[in-house]
Amino acid sequence: MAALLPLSPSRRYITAVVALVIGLHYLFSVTFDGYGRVSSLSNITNQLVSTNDTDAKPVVNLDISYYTNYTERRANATFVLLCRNNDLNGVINSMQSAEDRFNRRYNYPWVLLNEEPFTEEFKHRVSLITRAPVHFGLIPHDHWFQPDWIDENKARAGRQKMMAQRIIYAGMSHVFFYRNMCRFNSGFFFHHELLQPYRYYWRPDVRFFCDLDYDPFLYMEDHDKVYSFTISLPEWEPTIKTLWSAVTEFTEAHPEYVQSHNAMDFLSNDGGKTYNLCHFWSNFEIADMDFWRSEAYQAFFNHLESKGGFYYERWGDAASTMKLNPFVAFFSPTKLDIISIAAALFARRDQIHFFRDIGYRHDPFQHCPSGEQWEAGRCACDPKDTFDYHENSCLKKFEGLFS
Ligand SMILES: Nc1nc2c(ncn2[C@@H]2O[C@H](COP(=O)(O)OP(=O)(O)OP(=O)(O)O)[C@@H](O)[C@H]2O)c(=O)[nH]1
Ligand SMILES: *[C@@H]1O[C@H](CO)[C@@H](O)[C@H](O)[C@H]1NC(C)=O
Ligand SMILES: *[C@@H]1O[C@H](CO)[C@@H](O)[C@H](O)[C@H]1NC(C)=O
Ligand SMILES: *[C@@H]1O[C@H](CO)[C@@H](O)[C@H](O)[C@H]1NC(C)=O
Ligand SMILES: *[C@@H]1O[C@H](CO)[C@@H](O)[C@H](O)[C@H]1NC(C)=O
Repeated sequence: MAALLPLSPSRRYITAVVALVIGLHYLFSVTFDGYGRVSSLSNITNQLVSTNDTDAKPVVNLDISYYTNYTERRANATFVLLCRNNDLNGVINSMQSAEDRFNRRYNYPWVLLNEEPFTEEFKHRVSLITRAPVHFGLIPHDHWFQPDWIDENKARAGRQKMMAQRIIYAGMSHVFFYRNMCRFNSGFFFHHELLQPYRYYWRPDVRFFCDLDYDPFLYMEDHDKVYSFTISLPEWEPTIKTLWSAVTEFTEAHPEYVQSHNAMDFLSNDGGKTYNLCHFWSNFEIADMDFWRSEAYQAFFNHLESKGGFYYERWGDAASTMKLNPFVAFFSPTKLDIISIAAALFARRDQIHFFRDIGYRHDPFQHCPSGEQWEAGRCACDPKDTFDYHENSCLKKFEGLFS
C-alpha cells in the first residue's frame, strides 16, 4: 500500500512525537508526585459540595433524577469506554471532550470496562468529569483472555511471522492484550451486564471539535440507523490474510443473513470476490448493540472465532499508518474490520450513517466539517484539514453506494 500521507506531514509527526515524549515526561512527573495533592483537593471540593449547595451533585453514586430533565426525550443509550487504570489521563481527556461539546446538556451515562478492577483513584477522578452516572465494570475472564482451545504454538508462530514483517503490535510485549482487546470489542462488550440495559452506544476516543446541538443517539433511533462513523480507511492486508475467505465461507453458508440492499460495494471492488480493505474507524462509533446481539451477528462472530484468526493472525485491528512512518505507529489506531464487514453486509446500506457534522480527531487523522456545519458547531478544527477525500479515505466508496 502506498504511504498514507505525503512527506511533510510525517515531519510534523516527528515533531509531534518529540513533543509528546516531553509532554508525557511532564505529565508523569506531575501525576506521580502530585497524587497526594490531587486527592486532598478533591476532598475539599467534596466537602463544599455536600455541605451547602442543595442543587449540587454528590461526587460518587450519582442519581440521574437529580439533574436530568425528564421532560426531554432521551434515547436508550450510553457511552462506553474500554480502559485500563493507567489510561486514566487519556480517559479523562476523552470524557471531558465528549462532555464539553455534547453530554453536559444530555447527561447520557458512561460505562467503563476493564479486565482488572478500577482503582479508587480512577473512579474518583472519572466521576468528577461528568454529572451523568458512571458505571465501572469488570470484564468476565472468558470474554477477555485467550481461550484454551487456541493452539498457542500456532499463535506464537503467527506473531513471530508478523514480527518479521514488522507489524507493530505483533512484536510488542502487549501483543496478547492487544489481541484480547480486538476480540472483546468485536464479540463480547455488548454482552456485558452493565450494557444490557442499553441499545445504542457511543465509543468516543479522544477529541471532538464541534458543539453538537442535537442528539445523535436519537438520530440513530429515529432514522433506523445501525452503525455510524466519521472516518473510514483501508486496513493493512498482512494482519487479515485469511479473514475475507472466512467471511465468504460464512455468507455462502448463510445467504439468509445477507441484506439485499447492503454495502458490499464499500468493501469490495469486484462484487465480493476480494476485500478492498475499506473499513470504518472504530475508535469513533455510535451503533446499535441489538444488531451485534442479533442471530446474524452472533453466528458470524462465532464462525470467525472458531477460525482462531484473532490470535493466529490479528483480525480486528490494523496498523496501516505504521507503514508510512514508524513514528506514527505510536498512534496506530484501533479498527475493527469485523464490525465494519458485518455492518456492511447484514444491515441495509441506508442504515449506515456518516456523521458529517461531527468534528472528530483520533491521531493521526481527523474529520472536520465545513461551511455552515462548521460555523454552527463553532468547530475548533481547520476545515481544510479533513481526511474525507484524502487519497486513502474510503468515504468516496461509501458515498458511491448512494449515487
Ligand atoms: N482494559 C483494557 N483496555 C485496553 C487494553 N488495551 C487497550 N485498551 C483500551 O482500548 C483502547 C484502544 O487501545 P490502544 O492500545 O490505545 O489501541 P491503539 O490501536 O493504539 O489505538 P488508539 O490509542 O486508539 O490509537 C484504549 O482506550 C485502551 O484504553 C487492555 O489490555 N485492557
Ligand atoms: C481524602 O480522601 C481519601 C479517601 O477518601 C483519604 O484517604 C484522605 O486521607 C483524604 N485526605 C484529606 C486531606 O482529607
Ligand atoms: C451557602 O449558600 C448560600 C446561598 O448560595 C450562601 O449565601 C452561603 O454563603 C453559603 N454558605 C457557605 C458556608 O458556603
Ligand atoms: C426541560 O425540557 C423542556 C422540554 O424540552 C424545556 O422546555 C425546558 O427548557 C427544559 N429545562 C431545562 C432546565 O433544561
Ligand atoms: C433498552 O434497550 C435494551 C436492549 O434492547 C432493552 O433490553 C431495554 O429494555 C431497553 N430499555 C428501554 C427503557 O426501552
